[in-house]
Amino acid sequence: MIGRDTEVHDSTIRLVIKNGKTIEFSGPADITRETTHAIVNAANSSLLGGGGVDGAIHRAGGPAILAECRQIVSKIRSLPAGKAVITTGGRLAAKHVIHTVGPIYRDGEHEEAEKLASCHRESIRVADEHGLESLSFPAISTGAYGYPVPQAGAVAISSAVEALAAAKYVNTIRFVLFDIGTLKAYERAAEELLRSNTASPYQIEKAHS
Ligand code: AR6
Repeated sequence: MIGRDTEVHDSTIRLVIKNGKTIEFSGPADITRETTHAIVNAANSSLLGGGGVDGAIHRAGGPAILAECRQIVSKIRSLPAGKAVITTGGRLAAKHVIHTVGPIYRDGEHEEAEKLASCHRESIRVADEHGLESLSFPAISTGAYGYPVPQAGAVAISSAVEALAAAKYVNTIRFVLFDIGTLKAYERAAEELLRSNTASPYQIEKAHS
């Protein structure tokens, strides 16, 4: 455990960006229990629910989330990969759910990385537009959509760092990872980013406990 935040379970590192903005890693943990202002759902383009984390969020949050998703799809028909929309959190502790659609992984040469980066940028942008200060992400696309976990971690973290650095209100991002293998892979990706970050305009540090 690190820092003062008791919500962070087994994580060993935390990225600290200038102005005290942080990226944390929590796991193994269930994102439906998170108390950040919003949690991000790895949805599909229909926005009508599914398995994995999507199913867990709708079950835990109750029918108000699906009702709002239905209203949204009645206007936009479907949500393309890389985009994000916001609904109520229903019965969740988090007040809002930000639904984004990750790319289905094929071979890495079909703009998967760009779309996955866009999921993170857009989710953070939507949170910021709503004045939210904290949000939690699952490991988008790494389940049913088959994105290799180490590569997904690298894309997720680097895009989150950039979007967080630019955000006005969002100051805390937490990756809430369901299994220990994914947690370790995301932490390794974060450490790799620390090592390769020397020329970046923002500071990223390993946090001390
Ligand atoms: N909390 C945190 N992470 C979770 C939870 C949870 N409660 N449950 C699962 N995960 P997936 P995708 C992890 O398949 O790959 C759905 O049917 C899981 O272990 O949920 O983006 C949608 O409707 C994995 O690490 O999302 C779409 O059709 C990660 O969440 C499709 O799956 C993502 O796995 C989206 O596929």
